[in-house]
Amino acid sequence: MIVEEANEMRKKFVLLGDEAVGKTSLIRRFVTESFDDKYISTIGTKVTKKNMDMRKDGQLYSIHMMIWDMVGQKNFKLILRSALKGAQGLIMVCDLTRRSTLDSLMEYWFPEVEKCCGKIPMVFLANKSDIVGEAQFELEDLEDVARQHDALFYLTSAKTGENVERTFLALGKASLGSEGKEPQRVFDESVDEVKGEIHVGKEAPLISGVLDVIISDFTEQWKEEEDGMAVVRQQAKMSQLNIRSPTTGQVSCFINRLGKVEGGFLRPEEVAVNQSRRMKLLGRVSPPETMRSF
Ligand code: G3D
Ligand code: MG
Repeated sequence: MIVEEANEMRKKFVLLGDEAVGKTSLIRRFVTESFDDKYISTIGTKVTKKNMDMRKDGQLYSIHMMIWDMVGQKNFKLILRSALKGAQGLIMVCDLTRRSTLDSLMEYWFPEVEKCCGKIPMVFLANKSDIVGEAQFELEDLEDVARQHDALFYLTSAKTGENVERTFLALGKASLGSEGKEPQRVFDESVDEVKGEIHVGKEAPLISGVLDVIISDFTEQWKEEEDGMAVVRQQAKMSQLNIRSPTTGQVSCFINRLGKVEGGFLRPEEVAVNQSRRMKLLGRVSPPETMRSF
C-alpha cells in the first residue's frame, strides 16, 4: 500500500469582530464540536490548536492551526497588534442579528488590520444564522463587504455548526502558498503611538486602553506570550475583573496581583517600578461623571 505523505504546515489564524458576535463559540464548535450558551468574556487572547487535513491542487496538506481568539472590546490595540503579528489568515466575524457589528468590521476592525498586515487571506462571517427571524441585514450586505477585500464569506452558526468547518477549510486553503513570503510586519510606529497616547497624551485615556497597556507590558516579559496571557486570565479572574466595564478598584487589585506574580521572577526594585508605572497610568483615567466635582 502506498501511503501518501502530507505536507505539514503551521498556520496562525486570528478571529476578529465586536464582542458577543460568537468568536469564542465558533472556535469551540470547530475544535470540540460543541456549543455552550454561557457567555464568558474573552480576556486578552486565547490560542487553541487544531489539525486539519486538506487537499489543494492534488497535494495533501496537514495543517496545524493555531487559532487566536481575541477580546472583542475595541480599545485593546496593543493586544490586537501582537495577535496580528505573523497572522496568516483572518476570520472577520459579525452577528447577523446586529447590523452595527457588520459596520464595525469596516469602520474599526479592518482599518486596524490594515495598519499592521499586508494582504492577508480573510473570510467574512455573519454568525447566528440559526436565528434568521431576527436578521438585521442580508447575505448580500456581507458579500459587498467581502468583495471589497477579495475575501470569501459565509453565514455561520456556532449553535448548529452550519459552515463552521467549511470556514476553516476555506481559510486553510487560501493560506496555502504564502509560505516563504515575508512575515507580516507590525509597524512599531503604530505601537509607539498607542503607548504614547495612553502614557502622556493630552486626553485622559479610557480604562480599557490602560488595561491594554498593562496586560501587554506584563505578557511581553514572557518567552511565550501565551503563557503570560494564561497568568493574566487567572489573575483577572481572581481580581473579579469585568473586562466589559472594568472599575478602577478591580484594575488596581489586578495590578497588585500581577506584581505578586512578578515577585517570583523579578527583583523587588523592578516589581516596584512596574507597580508604580501601572498605578500612575490608572491614575490618568478620568473619573466617572458622578465623581467629578464641578
Ligand atoms: P464573542 O467571543 O465574540 O464575544 P461568544 O462571543 O462566542 O462568547 O458568544 C456571545 C453570545 O452569543 C453567547 O450567548 C453565545 O452563546 C451566543 N452565540 C454565539 N454563536 C451563536 C450562534 O451561532 N447562534 C446563537 N443563537 N447564539 C450564538 P449569551 O446569551 O451567553 O450572551
Ligand atoms: Mg469571546
